[in-house]
Amino acid sequence: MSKPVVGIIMGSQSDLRVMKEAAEFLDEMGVGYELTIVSAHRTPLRMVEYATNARKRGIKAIVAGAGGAAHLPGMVASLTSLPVIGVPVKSSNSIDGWDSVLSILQMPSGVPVATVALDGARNAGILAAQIIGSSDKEVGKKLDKFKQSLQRKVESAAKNIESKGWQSAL
Ligand code: RP5
Repeated sequence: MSKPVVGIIMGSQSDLRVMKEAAEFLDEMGVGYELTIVSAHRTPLRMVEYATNARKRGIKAIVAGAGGAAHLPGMVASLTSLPVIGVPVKSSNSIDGWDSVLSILQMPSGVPVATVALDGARNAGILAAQIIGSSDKEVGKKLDKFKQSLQRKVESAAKNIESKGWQSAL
């Protein structure tokens, strides 16, 4: 596997069922990443250590996921100038998911977190790959192909519906 340039972190192992989707997309694009657990509340010093050393280790973007009172993405963003992508996770301690969405989304001016949808770890992986792909030609080419594949899928579904009728698409 290539050198990690994306850091994927999550508040608990219980977030992995969601966060693995970011890792899977980076695998598809051949982007090197590291993945671990860093809890803002249970391991605050580990979080400080992780966020303050990430750039020195060659990390260029961080994907951080957490549920409930989701402070990890915002606190990591406060500790580093690397771009941080936040994934609100609907977890065992979530009320309904809005709690983590708002905890990650409503950051104060000066400390942005690029927040994806609830459980949107795949989009977080895509965004991280796009950050890497903005300066890495190979990754950029793979992302262009990925976007084209999305387009082809929709076009072929539309063609099918138009020619065979919507009933055939159910
Ligand atoms: C958050 O609390 C974690 O990110 C996780 O989503 C949630 C529940 O954690 P566990 O109690 O399952 O470890 O900090």
